[in-house]
Amino acid sequence: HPVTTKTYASRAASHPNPTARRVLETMERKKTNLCVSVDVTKSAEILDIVRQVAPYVCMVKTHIDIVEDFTIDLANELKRLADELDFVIFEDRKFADIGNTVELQYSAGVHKIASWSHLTNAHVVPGPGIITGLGAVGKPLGNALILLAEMSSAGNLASGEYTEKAVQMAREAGLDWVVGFIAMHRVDKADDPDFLVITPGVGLDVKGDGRGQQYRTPHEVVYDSGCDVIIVGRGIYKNKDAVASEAKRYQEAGWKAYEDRLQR
Ligand code: BMP
Repeated sequence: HPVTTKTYASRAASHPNPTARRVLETMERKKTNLCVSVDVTKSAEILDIVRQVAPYVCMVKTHIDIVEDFTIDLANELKRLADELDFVIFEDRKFADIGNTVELQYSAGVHKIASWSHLTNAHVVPGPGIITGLGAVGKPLGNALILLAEMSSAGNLASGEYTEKAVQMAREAGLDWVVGFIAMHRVDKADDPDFLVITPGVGLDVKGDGRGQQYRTPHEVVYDSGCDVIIVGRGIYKNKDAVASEAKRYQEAGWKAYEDRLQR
Protein backbone atom coordinates (compact mmCIF):
# COMPACT_ATOMS: atom_id res chain seq x y z
CA HIS A 1 0.00 0.00 0.00
CA PRO A 2 1.47 3.40 -1.01
CA VAL A 3 0.42 5.04 2.26
CA THR A 4 2.86 2.88 4.19
CA THR A 5 5.90 4.74 2.88
CA LYS A 6 4.51 8.22 3.61
CA THR A 7 5.61 9.99 6.78
CA TYR A 8 3.16 10.57 9.61
CA ALA A 9 3.83 14.31 9.24
CA SER A 10 2.90 14.46 5.56
CA ARG A 11 -0.26 12.50 6.28
CA ALA A 12 -1.20 14.91 9.09
CA ALA A 13 -0.91 17.93 6.84
CA SER A 14 -3.73 16.92 4.52
CA HIS A 15 -6.09 15.22 6.96
CA PRO A 16 -9.68 16.55 7.18
CA ASN A 17 -10.38 15.30 10.74
CA PRO A 18 -8.91 17.28 13.67
CA THR A 19 -8.39 14.23 15.92
CA ALA A 20 -6.63 12.18 13.24
CA ARG A 21 -4.48 15.22 12.48
CA ARG A 22 -3.61 15.53 16.17
CA VAL A 23 -2.71 11.81 16.32
CA LEU A 24 -0.39 12.03 13.30
CA GLU A 25 1.20 15.30 14.42
CA THR A 26 1.78 13.91 17.91
CA MET A 27 3.37 10.76 16.47
CA GLU A 28 5.81 12.81 14.45
CA ARG A 29 6.60 15.31 17.23
CA LYS A 30 7.17 12.70 19.94
CA LYS A 31 8.59 10.05 17.59
CA THR A 32 6.19 7.39 18.75
CA ASN A 33 3.50 5.15 17.26
CA LEU A 34 2.74 3.62 20.66
CA CYS A 35 -0.71 3.59 22.25
CA VAL A 36 -0.74 2.26 25.81
CA SER A 37 -3.88 0.40 26.85
CA VAL A 38 -4.42 1.18 30.54
CA ASP A 39 -6.65 -1.73 31.54
CA VAL A 40 -6.61 -1.36 35.32
CA THR A 41 -9.59 -0.81 37.59
CA LYS A 42 -8.68 2.02 39.99
CA SER A 43 -8.59 5.70 39.03
CA ALA A 44 -5.37 6.41 40.91
CA GLU A 45 -3.60 3.52 39.23
CA ILE A 46 -4.75 4.64 35.78
CA LEU A 47 -3.47 8.17 36.35
CA ASP A 48 -0.18 6.87 37.74
CA ILE A 49 0.43 4.68 34.67
CA VAL A 50 -0.60 7.46 32.30
CA ARG A 51 1.89 9.88 33.89
CA GLN A 52 4.68 7.29 33.62
CA VAL A 53 4.08 6.32 29.98
CA ALA A 54 3.14 9.79 28.68
CA PRO A 55 6.58 10.72 27.26
CA TYR A 56 6.55 7.59 25.08
CA VAL A 57 3.01 7.57 23.66
CA CYS A 58 0.92 9.26 21.02
CA MET A 59 -2.25 7.81 22.49
CA VAL A 60 -3.70 6.37 25.71
CA LYS A 61 -6.48 3.79 25.45
CA THR A 62 -9.07 3.27 28.17
CA HIS A 63 -11.85 0.82 29.02
CA ILE A 64 -13.76 3.25 31.20
CA ASP A 65 -16.41 0.67 32.16
CA ILE A 66 -13.88 -1.41 34.15
CA VAL A 67 -13.09 1.45 36.56
CA GLU A 68 -14.53 0.64 39.99
CA ASP A 69 -14.28 4.13 41.49
CA PHE A 70 -15.21 6.10 38.36
CA THR A 71 -16.32 9.68 38.71
CA ILE A 72 -16.30 12.30 35.98
CA ASP A 73 -13.25 13.81 37.73
CA LEU A 74 -11.17 10.92 36.34
CA ALA A 75 -12.26 11.72 32.80
CA ASN A 76 -11.61 15.42 33.30
CA GLU A 77 -8.15 14.70 34.71
CA LEU A 78 -7.34 12.41 31.78
CA LYS A 79 -8.37 15.16 29.41
CA ARG A 80 -6.22 17.69 31.25
CA LEU A 81 -3.24 15.30 31.15
CA ALA A 82 -3.79 14.70 27.42
CA ASP A 83 -3.24 18.42 26.83
CA GLU A 84 -0.43 18.84 29.35
CA LEU A 85 1.51 15.69 28.40
CA ASP A 86 0.60 15.67 24.69
CA PHE A 87 -1.39 12.55 23.80
CA VAL A 88 -4.79 11.59 22.40
CA ILE A 89 -7.42 9.66 24.39
CA PHE A 90 -9.00 6.60 22.80
CA GLU A 91 -11.92 5.06 24.72
CA ASP A 92 -12.12 1.47 23.46
CA ARG A 93 -15.91 1.30 23.86
CA LYS A 94 -16.63 -0.96 20.88
CA PHE A 95 -20.15 0.36 20.35
CA ALA A 96 -22.37 -2.30 18.79
CA ASP A 97 -26.02 -1.18 18.81
CA ILE A 98 -28.49 0.71 16.61
CA GLY A 99 -27.84 4.39 15.86
CA ASN A 100 -30.28 5.83 18.38
CA THR A 101 -28.91 3.73 21.25
CA VAL A 102 -25.23 4.37 20.56
CA GLU A 103 -25.92 8.09 20.32
CA LEU A 104 -27.16 7.94 23.93
CA GLN A 105 -24.39 5.58 25.10
CA TYR A 106 -21.77 7.90 23.61
CA SER A 107 -23.12 11.20 24.95
CA ALA A 108 -24.93 10.31 28.20
CA GLY A 109 -24.89 7.88 31.12
CA VAL A 110 -22.26 8.14 33.86
CA HIS A 111 -19.33 8.14 31.47
CA LYS A 112 -20.25 10.88 28.94
CA ILE A 113 -17.58 9.43 26.65
CA ALA A 114 -17.90 11.98 23.85
CA SER A 115 -17.01 14.84 26.20
CA TRP A 116 -13.50 13.59 26.99
CA SER A 117 -12.47 10.85 24.55
CA HIS A 118 -11.08 12.14 21.27
CA LEU A 119 -11.31 8.77 19.56
CA THR A 120 -13.65 5.83 19.99
CA ASN A 121 -14.55 2.70 18.03
CA ALA A 122 -17.53 0.69 16.82
CA HIS A 123 -18.36 -2.73 15.49
CA VAL A 124 -20.01 -2.72 12.05
CA VAL A 125 -22.46 -5.53 12.84
CA PRO A 126 -25.43 -3.11 13.11
CA GLY A 127 -24.75 -1.48 9.69
CA PRO A 128 -24.09 2.19 8.82
CA GLY A 129 -26.68 3.56 11.27
CA ILE A 130 -24.13 3.08 14.05
CA ILE A 131 -21.75 5.44 12.24
CA THR A 132 -24.32 8.20 11.71
CA GLY A 133 -25.69 7.84 15.27
CA LEU A 134 -22.25 8.29 16.81
CA GLY A 135 -21.41 11.00 14.28
CA ALA A 136 -24.38 13.12 15.34
CA VAL A 137 -22.64 13.46 18.72
CA GLY A 138 -18.94 13.22 17.92
CA LYS A 139 -18.50 15.07 14.64
CA PRO A 140 -19.46 18.55 15.94
CA LEU A 141 -16.98 18.02 18.82
CA GLY A 142 -14.07 17.29 16.45
CA ASN A 143 -13.85 13.68 17.66
CA ALA A 144 -13.11 10.70 15.41
CA LEU A 145 -14.40 7.16 14.96
CA ILE A 146 -12.62 3.98 13.95
CA LEU A 147 -14.30 0.74 12.89
CA LEU A 148 -13.35 -2.78 13.93
CA ALA A 149 -12.42 -4.42 10.62
CA GLU A 150 -10.39 -7.24 12.18
CA MET A 151 -9.58 -8.47 15.69
CA SER A 152 -6.53 -9.98 17.33
CA SER A 153 -8.22 -12.82 19.18
CA ALA A 154 -8.15 -16.42 17.97
CA GLY A 155 -11.29 -17.62 16.20
CA ASN A 156 -12.83 -14.14 15.72
CA LEU A 157 -15.38 -13.70 12.93
CA ALA A 158 -14.09 -10.39 11.53
CA SER A 159 -12.43 -11.60 8.34
CA GLY A 160 -12.98 -11.89 4.60
CA GLU A 161 -16.22 -10.33 3.41
CA TYR A 162 -16.92 -8.87 6.88
CA THR A 163 -13.63 -6.95 6.81
CA GLU A 164 -14.27 -5.73 3.26
CA LYS A 165 -17.71 -4.47 4.24
CA ALA A 166 -16.22 -2.60 7.21
CA VAL A 167 -13.80 -0.84 4.84
CA GLN A 168 -16.65 -0.06 2.46
CA MET A 169 -18.66 1.49 5.31
CA ALA A 170 -15.70 3.69 6.23
CA ARG A 171 -15.36 4.87 2.62
CA GLU A 172 -19.02 5.79 2.52
CA ALA A 173 -18.92 7.59 5.88
CA GLY A 174 -16.15 10.02 4.89
CA LEU A 175 -12.70 10.63 6.34
CA ASP A 176 -13.88 13.68 8.29
CA TRP A 177 -15.55 11.26 10.76
CA VAL A 178 -14.39 7.65 10.21
CA VAL A 179 -10.61 7.90 10.22
CA GLY A 180 -9.57 4.26 10.18
CA PHE A 181 -9.72 0.79 11.61
CA ILE A 182 -8.79 -1.62 14.29
CA ALA A 183 -7.13 -4.20 12.06
CA MET A 184 -4.21 -6.57 11.93
CA HIS A 185 -2.88 -5.37 8.57
CA ARG A 186 -3.60 -2.66 5.97
CA VAL A 187 -7.13 -3.45 4.95
CA ASP A 188 -7.53 -0.41 2.70
CA LYS A 189 -6.67 -0.14 -0.97
CA ALA A 190 -4.20 2.09 -2.82
CA ASP A 191 -6.85 4.60 -3.91
CA ASP A 192 -8.60 4.76 -0.53
CA PRO A 193 -8.54 7.82 1.71
CA ASP A 194 -5.69 8.03 4.22
CA PHE A 195 -7.02 5.69 6.91
CA LEU A 196 -5.23 5.02 10.20
CA VAL A 197 -4.70 1.34 11.01
CA ILE A 198 -4.53 0.86 14.77
CA THR A 199 -3.45 -2.57 15.95
CA PRO A 200 -3.76 -4.43 19.26
CA GLY A 201 -2.21 -7.80 20.06
CA VAL A 202 1.36 -6.48 20.31
CA GLY A 203 3.98 -8.03 22.59
CA LEU A 204 7.73 -8.49 22.57
CA ASP A 205 7.99 -11.30 25.09
CA VAL A 206 5.00 -13.65 24.80
CA LYS A 207 2.83 -15.05 21.97
CA GLY A 208 -0.51 -15.24 23.80
CA ASP A 209 -2.33 -14.91 27.14
CA GLY A 210 -4.13 -18.24 27.44
CA ARG A 211 -7.47 -16.53 26.72
CA GLY A 212 -7.30 -16.20 22.95
CA GLN A 213 -5.18 -13.07 22.67
CA GLN A 214 -2.46 -13.40 19.98
CA TYR A 215 0.66 -11.22 20.09
CA ARG A 216 2.92 -10.07 17.28
CA THR A 217 6.02 -7.88 17.53
CA PRO A 218 6.06 -4.16 16.62
CA HIS A 219 8.20 -5.10 13.59
CA GLU A 220 5.63 -7.62 12.33
CA VAL A 221 2.80 -5.14 12.87
CA VAL A 222 4.35 -1.90 11.56
CA TYR A 223 6.89 -3.13 9.00
CA ASP A 224 5.43 -6.39 7.67
CA SER A 225 1.72 -5.53 7.96
CA GLY A 226 1.93 -1.74 7.39
CA CYS A 227 -0.10 -0.75 10.45
CA ASP A 228 0.23 2.77 11.90
CA VAL A 229 -0.30 2.58 15.67
CA ILE A 230 0.62 -0.29 18.01
CA ILE A 231 -1.54 -0.90 21.08
CA VAL A 232 0.24 -2.44 24.05
CA GLY A 233 -1.43 -3.20 27.38
CA ARG A 234 -0.09 -5.84 29.75
CA GLY A 235 3.33 -5.86 28.08
CA ILE A 236 3.79 -2.39 29.58
CA TYR A 237 1.77 -2.04 32.79
CA LYS A 238 1.97 -5.61 34.17
CA ASN A 239 5.35 -5.14 35.83
CA LYS A 240 4.62 -2.19 38.13
CA ASP A 241 8.30 -1.44 38.64
CA ALA A 242 9.12 -1.20 34.94
CA VAL A 243 6.21 0.74 33.43
CA ALA A 244 8.24 3.65 32.05
CA SER A 245 11.13 1.48 30.84
CA GLU A 246 8.80 -0.98 29.09
CA ALA A 247 6.94 1.92 27.44
CA LYS A 248 10.28 3.25 26.21
CA ARG A 249 11.22 -0.20 24.90
CA TYR A 250 8.00 -0.48 22.86
CA GLN A 251 8.28 3.12 21.68
CA GLU A 252 11.78 2.44 20.36
CA ALA A 253 10.78 -0.84 18.70
CA GLY A 254 7.70 0.71 17.07
CA TRP A 255 9.58 3.77 15.83
CA LYS A 256 12.42 1.67 14.43
CA ALA A 257 9.91 -0.46 12.49
CA TYR A 258 8.34 2.75 11.10
CA GLU A 259 11.69 4.22 10.07
CA ASP A 260 12.62 0.93 8.38
CA ARG A 261 9.27 1.00 6.57
CA LEU A 262 9.98 4.47 5.17
CA GLN A 263 13.10 2.98 3.49
CA ARG A 264 11.19 0.22 1.71
P1 BMP B 1 -3.05 -6.49 25.95
O1 BMP B 1 -1.87 -5.82 25.21
O2 BMP B 1 -2.89 -6.46 27.43
O3 BMP B 1 -3.37 -7.86 25.42
O4 BMP B 1 -4.33 -5.57 25.69
C1 BMP B 1 -4.90 -5.41 24.43
C2 BMP B 1 -5.98 -4.35 24.47
O5 BMP B 1 -6.49 -4.16 23.15
C3 BMP B 1 -7.16 -4.69 25.36
O6 BMP B 1 -7.63 -3.49 25.95
C4 BMP B 1 -8.21 -5.22 24.39
O7 BMP B 1 -9.52 -4.92 24.82
C5 BMP B 1 -7.88 -4.46 23.11
N1 BMP B 1 -8.21 -5.18 21.86
C6 BMP B 1 -7.61 -6.40 21.55
O8 BMP B 1 -6.78 -6.91 22.31
N2 BMP B 1 -7.93 -7.02 20.37
C7 BMP B 1 -8.83 -6.51 19.47
O9 BMP B 1 -9.07 -7.10 18.44
C8 BMP B 1 -9.43 -5.27 19.78
C9 BMP B 1 -9.10 -4.62 20.97
O10 BMP B 1 -9.63 -3.44 21.22
